[in-house]
Amino acid sequence: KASPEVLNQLEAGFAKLSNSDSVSMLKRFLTREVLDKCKQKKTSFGSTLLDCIQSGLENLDSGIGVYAADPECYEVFNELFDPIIEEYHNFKKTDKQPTTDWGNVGLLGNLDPKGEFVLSTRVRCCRTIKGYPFNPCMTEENYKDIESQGQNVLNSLSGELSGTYIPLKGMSKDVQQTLINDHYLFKEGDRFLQAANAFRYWPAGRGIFFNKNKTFLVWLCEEDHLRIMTMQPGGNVGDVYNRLVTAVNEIQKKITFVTDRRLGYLTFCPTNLGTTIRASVHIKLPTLSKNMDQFKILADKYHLQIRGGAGEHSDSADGIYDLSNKRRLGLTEFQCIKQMYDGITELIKTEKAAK
Ligand code: ADP
Ligand code: CIR
Repeated sequence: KASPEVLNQLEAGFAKLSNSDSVSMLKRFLTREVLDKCKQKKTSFGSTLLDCIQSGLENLDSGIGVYAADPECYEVFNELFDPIIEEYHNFKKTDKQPTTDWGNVGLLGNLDPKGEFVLSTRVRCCRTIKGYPFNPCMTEENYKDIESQGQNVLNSLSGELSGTYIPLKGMSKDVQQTLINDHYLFKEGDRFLQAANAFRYWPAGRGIFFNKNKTFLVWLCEEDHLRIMTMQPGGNVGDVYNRLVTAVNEIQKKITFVTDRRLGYLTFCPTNLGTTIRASVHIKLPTLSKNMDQFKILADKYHLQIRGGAGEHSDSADGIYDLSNKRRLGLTEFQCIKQMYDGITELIKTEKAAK
């Protein structure tokens, strides 16, 4: 059972949230009833409701405000997680994630063959290694284990996927900043992850693997155990997706990842559940983005999420936007990619017509 100290903090946090003008999903879905149902509970890892919501309590400007402290939290605190998952992914309590289906990789081509709009394309997915919890519950030993397991598998890849692993520990600040600026490496010190207790023992276990051309990259122990991604300049979604499918299949031969019958691949943040796929383009749509309210409505229509040029919680610079599929759960891998592909195709058409 949760300790009196945790109960006090939950009550104080709930009061603070209720009196705030936060518009996070946490604020909207953590009702008194949900709080009372969840506040005493603990997972077998010892995680409480507080561990799941402290990021949203500290960062009132969160969009979501919750993280699963360990894989069991989705079930133990389902009264809070289910409505959030339902609203974000349009995935009901009775729905089930379809089995993995990468689809016909050959069906996708280049979104922008003349190179007028799309600067680059990236697809990423997240994986959790079986037998380990998420960040807040991980020991320093866990971080090191995952790093060495990941490193072994990645170093065994061949052909286009062969590359080098660089641990964050010992990486010079210059190299780190250049990799971040070039969109290859995760940023450091995200306050949402910080408050979620995701930075313990930093930089132990964290690092990046990439092939020679930096078209295939893997992050170890950032927000998730593994973030596997492929990217390249231009709009050739087919090539980028194809490479991701090959890479994930190769890695999956050697590591077992955590899946749930209902929620698919389990991740730290509920927005990433299911396929965990975020397929994005960096794109310039100067006419459409002149009116941000209209632009958002249009993006919504195609189930696309708008981020800034430096990723989550960043602003747009030089008129460059990051547009990606918003939903990742309740559809297949191929459907995720297709949502981005079809949506961007329509946006480019609309941009051309509006000029
Ligand atoms: P994630 O995509 O893993 O959820 P972020 O939104 O923080 O995390 O993005 C991580 C990095 O990937 C950022 O530097 C972001 O600019 C970069 N990125 C995302 N999409 C693209 C793209 N299509 N081309 C180039 N870089 C991209
Ligand atoms: C928020 O609620 O705004 C943050 N916790 C981020 C939510 C989604 N992004 C993510 O998983 N990186």
